[in-house]
Amino acid sequence: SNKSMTSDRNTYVGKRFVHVKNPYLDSMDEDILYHLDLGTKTHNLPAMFGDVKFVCVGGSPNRMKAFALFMRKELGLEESGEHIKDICAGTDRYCMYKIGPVLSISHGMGIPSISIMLHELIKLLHHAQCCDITIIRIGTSGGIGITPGSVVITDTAVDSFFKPRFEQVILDNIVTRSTELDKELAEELFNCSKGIPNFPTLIGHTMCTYDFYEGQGRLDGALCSFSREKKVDYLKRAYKAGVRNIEMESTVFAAMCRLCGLKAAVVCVTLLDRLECDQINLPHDVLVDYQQRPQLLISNFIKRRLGLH
Ligand code: R2B
Ligand code: URA
Repeated sequence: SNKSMTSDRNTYVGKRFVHVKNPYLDSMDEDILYHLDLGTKTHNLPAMFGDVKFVCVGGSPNRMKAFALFMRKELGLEESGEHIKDICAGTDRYCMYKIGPVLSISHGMGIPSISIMLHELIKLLHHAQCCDITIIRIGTSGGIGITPGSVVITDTAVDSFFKPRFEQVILDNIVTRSTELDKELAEELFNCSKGIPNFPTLIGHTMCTYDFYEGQGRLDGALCSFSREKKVDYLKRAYKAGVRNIEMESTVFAAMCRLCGLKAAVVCVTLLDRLECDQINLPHDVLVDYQQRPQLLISNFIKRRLGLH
């Protein structure tokens, strides 16, 4: 890889390009990123995305639009004619906004949805020849034994058995991939959180499940075949294993970003304490405030990285 001087760290490091690990890609004459409504022949991807350094992903299209508008204000790009339009407007699967070096993209709910988006996003970053990318998932989650509204920065994503792995079914095999995240990045984000008043933040394991109800030990789904005691016992064992929150995308996100050489982090606010309840009954304004917390942390982080702080 290219050798270059990074001004902020004052050390020689190679530029980190995005690795795609697929021998067939190079021989394709055109690559259509179907769910993003973009393609290598229809769009000049290096011109559109070559300067991207920060990629922020989150489940809800509206929240990722709100994040884009917030970043535009925070980066002082409101007056510069930098307007906000959905780059993926030709599809209603995902939305995407670009604000200077920041890309904001929605991924929907659950592992299959984020996985499809990540395949196409990672190829997009590769085709655009992006380098030194930091990618962060900002989301919501259920806390375990912590005050609702707390922000959890994930050190390791674990599965329902509290193991740091993601099992991908490929043909009729199960391929196990590591879900470790970038520890330095997690620390850097944690340090940023200390600069924000009234901002409870911690680093811990995040459990990723395939379902919101039975898969997270809820007693309030359409189906439930276990007792309250079994639920509480499971969540307490999760807590003992280091799990502080539960969501539905972190393992595949960690695994794919790791394999493709992207520095990745997961930052989720907790909406409830699962040891206390299952239903999310926060007043609308409190919910809005909580959902803004990961956005606020990431905007502070990006501004610091860009030297705007
Ligand atoms: C967190 O919130 C969503 C479920 O409500 C899911 O996408 C997740 O990971
Ligand atoms: N998202 C989840 O996946 N679980 C919760 O309990 C809350 C938000």
